[in-house]
Amino acid sequence: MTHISHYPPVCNALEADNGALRDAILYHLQYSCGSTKKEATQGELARAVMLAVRDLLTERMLATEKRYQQHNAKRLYYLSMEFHLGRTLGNVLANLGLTTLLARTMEELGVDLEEIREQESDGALGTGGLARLAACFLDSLATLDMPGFGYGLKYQFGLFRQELVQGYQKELPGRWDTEHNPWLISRPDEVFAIPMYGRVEPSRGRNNRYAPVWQDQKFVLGIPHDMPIAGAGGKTVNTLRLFSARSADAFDIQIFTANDYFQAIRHQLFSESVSKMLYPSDVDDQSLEMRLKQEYFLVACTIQDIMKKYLKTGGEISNFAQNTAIQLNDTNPALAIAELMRCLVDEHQLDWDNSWDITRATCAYTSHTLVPEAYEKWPVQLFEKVLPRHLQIIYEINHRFLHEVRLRYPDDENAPTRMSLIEETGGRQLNMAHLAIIGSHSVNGVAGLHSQLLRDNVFPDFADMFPERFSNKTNGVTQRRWLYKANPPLANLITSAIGNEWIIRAETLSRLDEFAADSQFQKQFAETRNHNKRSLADHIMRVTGLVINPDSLFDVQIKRVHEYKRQLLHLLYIIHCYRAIIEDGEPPQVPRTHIFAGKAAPGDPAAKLIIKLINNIGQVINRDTRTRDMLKVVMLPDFGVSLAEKIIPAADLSEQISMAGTEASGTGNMKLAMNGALTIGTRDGSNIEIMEEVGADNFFTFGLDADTIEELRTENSYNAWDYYADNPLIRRAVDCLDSDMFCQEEPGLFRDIFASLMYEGDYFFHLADLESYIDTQQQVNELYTHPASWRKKAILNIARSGKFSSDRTVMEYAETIWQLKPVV
Ligand code: 26V
Repeated sequence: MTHISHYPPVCNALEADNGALRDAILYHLQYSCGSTKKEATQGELARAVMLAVRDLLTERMLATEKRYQQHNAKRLYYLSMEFHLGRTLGNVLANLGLTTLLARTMEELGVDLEEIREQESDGALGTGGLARLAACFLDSLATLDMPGFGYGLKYQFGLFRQELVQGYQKELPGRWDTEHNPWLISRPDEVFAIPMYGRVEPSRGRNNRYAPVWQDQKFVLGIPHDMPIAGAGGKTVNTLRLFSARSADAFDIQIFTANDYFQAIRHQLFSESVSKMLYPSDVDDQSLEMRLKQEYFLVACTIQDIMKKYLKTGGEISNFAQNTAIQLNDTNPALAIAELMRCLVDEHQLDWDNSWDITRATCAYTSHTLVPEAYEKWPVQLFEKVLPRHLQIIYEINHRFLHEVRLRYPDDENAPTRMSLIEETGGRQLNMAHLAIIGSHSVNGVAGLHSQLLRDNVFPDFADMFPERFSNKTNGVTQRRWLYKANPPLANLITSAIGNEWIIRAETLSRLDEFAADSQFQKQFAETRNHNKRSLADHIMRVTGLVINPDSLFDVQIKRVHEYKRQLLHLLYIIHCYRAIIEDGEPPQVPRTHIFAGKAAPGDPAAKLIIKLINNIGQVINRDTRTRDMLKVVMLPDFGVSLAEKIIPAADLSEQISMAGTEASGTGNMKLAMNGALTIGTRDGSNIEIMEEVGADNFFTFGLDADTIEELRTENSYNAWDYYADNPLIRRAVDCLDSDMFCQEEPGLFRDIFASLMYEGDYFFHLADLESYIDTQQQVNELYTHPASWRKKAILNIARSGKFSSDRTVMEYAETIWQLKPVV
């Protein structure tokens, strides 16, 4: 048995030496995993390493909390139904500066750290950009020493894993083990009881005040699990608190002894299902009730927790908002507004007006979309069944609000109908965005154009009534994960040129500007790219068996697959190139590898068919000897944070080609630019700001802008057939979808796509933008044949991407919405 010198296991984080770290790992291998160095599996070793590293964090987490308490600091609670964390180990090591030390320690133990890191599965408790943004914000909050805490759900099943079977997406259960996750500290003693269902009895309380009683509820218990979130340097370690659901009955021996054991178990399963799984964004009708319960479960646990913490500091309820900020990550947690009102009015017996002032001063709302179906609405009937008291509260909020609306717009008799929380058309529904706006002091979009469209098109009435509430906070990403950790060769090169300040101050990347044309620097830059491209080529070979040319232009489109993101536009371009080679004998100027990755929502047949189309096109083209090294198409399965970390450092070209006016911001565009990819993009979301920052010369833009598309829509004057008739190249590409060129084995498979373009109005304007896209891709080829010019632009992209650090975004929220200060 190895002698273990330290008990308890280590460690004063930054003074950790390899002896101490090694002992901690061996300690956990023995006592937490019940194994030995000799017998341990890779999985056990990984677990022991993570537990040893967690010990370092726990110490700092406790110290951080103490510091916040001593300063009686204002706290921010970031409420989100989704957090897409990715792997944690590598990120923690990077932030604590322990990567080298641990690698050395592992070497001594005869273990490869890389292999250990590959053992960890991605924490994918999210479906898309909103979830990853939340994870970047947590990293930035901790780095900026700000008391900001994530609150979410500990789903047993996070986002599905994607396999590609015969080119079709197949969904499998995700791998993140929430039961035995080494990063989570469970706190079963801090349980919260959450009421649902039941009915409300009118009643009178103190001073004959109307005080309805919510009774006959069913209770679900919420157990908190804390994940330490380390900022850069490790001074501040905040927490992400995730709740899991437990049955209240399991704790009630009475029921188990009351002769109805099976009934009790059934109820237990029913309650625990609340945190069972993450729902995909397009939740179906049958799952609606469960999704509502989940959203309520999150906000109810959170509000109870916040209140408990606040009261423990000895604060007066009336000062609650001075000490507390709640950010609602889209409308999913907007019920927090009704729940906070219920808590203040029913439980703390505050009067309505005071409660409302406190609630509004506390809550702020971020919208993350322009897709109309994505705006949440709850059928009133369902809502009343699950949350009868909250419905009453919402009615009261609405009643008072519409009174204000009538006073404010006496001549606009439709204003109350347009602005009501309750929509009467198409079955009565609660409009959650309206609740979020009315109950918040701040409403923001996530890029300049998005925020403007929210004001002008989505919520014009509210923007008119409360102009001071609306603002923009352009998204950002953490350069620590997406550049420092994901791309070590480039990160080292940058640091060797300008020092390492950029890791915590991304704006200093601008110092690279002067290196952009430096031939020595360019040479080294090219070496990092070659290295990364070869690694990705190896990975593609391992996963798909496909050999790709690492010297070809890597053209990358990685994101959720959805019609509005227009993977189809990219495919039409590929088809165009293919036919130009095989029919016109026109080889492209530069060889290209088109790399796709992304998941489709399980209930989105159109997106799923696009995935199949990507794969089928790949199959035909990759097999065709006529296109040889000139053209390849790859789709990598199971897109997520870890795969993105492999692809992004190797990308030459970043495809950001959504129809203008549909992508709220995009954040992949920022990650790619920060790593030196050039963007081909529409004037949509934060592409516009990226182009402003890096300069129009260093960005390929094309396509109609949002205003023009809106105009064509309103006038009903866009006709895909015009473009089809006028341009034989467009016709030739589009016709392939009507033929069986890419579906010999399943004839007619892609005809629905053809029909959506040609017979159903091409809702996302593919044909309108195709010609300009093809022309712009030609400019891309042109530039790629001049490596020095390409590299210069790529380096300028990195140098000018500082604005897109989530540190900047979080500072803007902190200053103008949260009034949150660093506590050092
Ligand atoms: C939801 C749904 C649900 C129904 C089907 C289609 C659909 C499409 C989009 C969504 C939006 C989900 C919320 C989300 O993740 N939004 C993303 O947030 C990112 C961070 O702000 C932003 O960069 C992306 O542009 C935005 O799509």
